[in-house]
Amino acid sequence: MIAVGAALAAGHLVAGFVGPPASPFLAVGNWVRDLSPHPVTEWAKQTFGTADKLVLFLGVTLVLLAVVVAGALASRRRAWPGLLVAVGLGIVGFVAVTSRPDLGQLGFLAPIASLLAGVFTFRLLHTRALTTTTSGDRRAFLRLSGGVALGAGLLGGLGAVLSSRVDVEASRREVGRLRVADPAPPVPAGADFPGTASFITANRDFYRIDTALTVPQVSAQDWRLRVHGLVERELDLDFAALSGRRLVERPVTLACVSNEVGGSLVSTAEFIGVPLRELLDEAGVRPDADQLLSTSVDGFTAGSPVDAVLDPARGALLAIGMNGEPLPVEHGFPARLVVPGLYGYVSATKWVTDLELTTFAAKQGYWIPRGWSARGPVKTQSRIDTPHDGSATGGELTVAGVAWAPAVGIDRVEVGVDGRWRDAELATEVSVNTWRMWRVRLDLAPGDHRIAVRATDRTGATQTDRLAPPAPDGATGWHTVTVTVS
Ligand SMILES: Nc1nc2c(c(=O)[nH]1)N[C@H]1C(S)=C(S)[C@@H](COP(=O)(O)O)O[C@H]1N2
Ligand SMILES: [Mo]
Repeated sequence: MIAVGAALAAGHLVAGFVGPPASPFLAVGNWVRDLSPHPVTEWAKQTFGTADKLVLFLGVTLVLLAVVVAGALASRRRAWPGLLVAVGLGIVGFVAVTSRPDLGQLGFLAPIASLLAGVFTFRLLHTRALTTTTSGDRRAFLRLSGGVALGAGLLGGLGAVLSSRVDVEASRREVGRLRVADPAPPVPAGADFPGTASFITANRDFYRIDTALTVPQVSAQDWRLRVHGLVERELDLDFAALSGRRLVERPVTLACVSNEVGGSLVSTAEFIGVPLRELLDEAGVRPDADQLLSTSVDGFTAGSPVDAVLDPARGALLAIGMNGEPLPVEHGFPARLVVPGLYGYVSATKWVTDLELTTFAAKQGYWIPRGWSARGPVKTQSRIDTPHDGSATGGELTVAGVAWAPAVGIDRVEVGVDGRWRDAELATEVSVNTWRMWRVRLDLAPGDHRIAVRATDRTGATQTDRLAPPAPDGATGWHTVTVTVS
């Protein structure tokens, strides 16, 4: 166990110099995440929510411990089983690290340091343990082991400090204020109601979903974007070229396909960026391209329909700003995609570095082989924000919430009380690409009441009451709460 600790520490230390993605422990975590069969992934997301990453690390640690303890028990007399475990784990780490897309040129050094440290430490401690006969020997052995363990802890900690030194916050501050040529009009006062989510979600409250076990740290300086594939001419942009273009600001509601009915994985921000359409027109999209495959620095991919991306009414963005600031690091700094009307998993690539024009027949985004639908238009949905499910209230109350059908628009919201439906008042529409707030005043008799909501979008389609889970293409059903009137 001490040998494996030393191995992990050595790898983490070297990764501190050659780049955080080179850390073997992190890379193995990423690997397990990507190779997990999709029922396992879904179970983990369902059960642990956004704590799934912590659970993943605990799981990897437990498996590691089991392997190490088995190797150690088999090595009581002979060294080779333990050496085999040390070398085997070293190779696993090496393969996991070198298969990462965001590895620096010297990244392979970290797993090699791990392998060497693991084998050397094991050899050293094992030889000493076998030659231990007197109690003095035993004390010396314990001192040596303790020293190695302590040293490993210190070096691993130093590696963590060095890794966190990559300070993209400084890069964000340097980007500073973005000069927007075409700002969004101010949000009208009547866009939200008391008791609903606020129309614009503050950056710190904006939901966050991604596969990143550690947030990718890409400075504006190092960022580049390649546009290639089925295009007339390839483009290669750096951040200065991007931020120097004509920037526009658009309010957009982003939704996650994993959002349950009534859930909170939906938010709205004013995104600042370059219209994707302008960029792709410059590259010249060939007519046979039907998919835009976007890739992030850490290898996540999303495939969006080219029609949606080029649709002027949606105004998809290569975004660099959010609510007046450069993108927060967790939301994709320095650049991400935002395509109104598509779930994030097929459109909203954060830390984006590559745009490939291709076909749905040729390539699949990250979540598609894991059981999610290749096309992910956002389903028309609505949510009750007040009152909360299970609350006690007076007979006179306001029911209020949000409805969304981004890229389409909301035309009607109805509230059903114990099965009888009435129209809700709609808030001012800011854009078809954003959510719309609603409210209704009720006067209810004492007792329990079930309150449901359903929205009708601009195509005339009303939400179905049929309950469907998020997989494979988004949840359906009416959000319903029960209240007790006293
Ligand atoms: N690089 C990267 N981008 C990503 C993802 C990811 O895992 N990695 N997840 C996508 C998903 S599933 C969603 S719903 C949105 C969420 O964006 P947000 O975290 O800014 O709300 O990001 C998308 N972009
Ligand atoms: Mo998502």
